[in-house]
Amino acid sequence: MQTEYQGITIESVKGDITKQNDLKAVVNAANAQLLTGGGVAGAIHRAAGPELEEACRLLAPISPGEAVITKGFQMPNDYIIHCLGPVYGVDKPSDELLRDCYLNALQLAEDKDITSIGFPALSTGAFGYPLDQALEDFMPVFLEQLAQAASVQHIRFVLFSDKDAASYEKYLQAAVST
Ligand code: AR6
Repeated sequence: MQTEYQGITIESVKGDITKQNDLKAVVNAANAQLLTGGGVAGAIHRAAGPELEEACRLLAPISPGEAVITKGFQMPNDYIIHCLGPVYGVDKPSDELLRDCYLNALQLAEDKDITSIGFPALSTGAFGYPLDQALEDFMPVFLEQLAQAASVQHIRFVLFSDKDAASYEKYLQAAVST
C-alpha cells in the first residue's frame, strides 16, 4: 500500500531489502560488529560485496539503538544505514532502543540529504521482537519525527512475508488516517 503523510510518501510492500533499486538508502538490521550474518545483514553483505565489510570494520562495534552509515557499494542504493536493534526483552528498555534505531536512521538520512529510505522490520527476526508490538512501539514517534523531515520524502517499509506486510498495511491505514 501507498499513502501520503504530511507530504511524505509512505509505502509498505512485501519484498527483499536488497532489491529496492529506486531508493537512495536502505537500512540494515545489523549485528554489533557490523559483520555479515543471517536475515537482512547476510543478504545486504552478499549483495554489497566485500568492500562493505571493510568499511564496516572502521565503524564497529555499535550499541543497541545506534545507527551508522556507509556507502552502498554493489547494492543498488547510494547508502546503507546500519542499525543495531534491541534483542527483545534482553536489551532494555526494548521499546526505547527500537525507537532510537528508527530516529537515528532518519537523522543520518537527513544529514546526508537522502530523499528515500527503505526499512526492514528491525529486530523482528533473530532478535525476537513481536512484529505488531514493534509497530506500536516505534511507529508513532517515527511518524511524528518524519513530519519534521527536510530531505526525506519517501519511506518504504519492506517486509519479508505476506503476513508482516498485511500487519504494516493495517497499522499504517489506521495511523495515517487519524
Ligand atoms: N529483505 C527484507 N526483510 C528481510 C530479509 C530481506 N532480504 N531477510 C529477512 N528479513 P533479521 P534482527 C526480515 O533477523 O531481528 C542477523 O543475523 C525477517 O523476516 O534480519 O534485527 C544479524 O547478524 C524479519 O522480519 O534482523 C543480527 O545478529 C526482519 O527482516 C541479527 O540477525 C528482521 O530480521 C539481527 O536480528
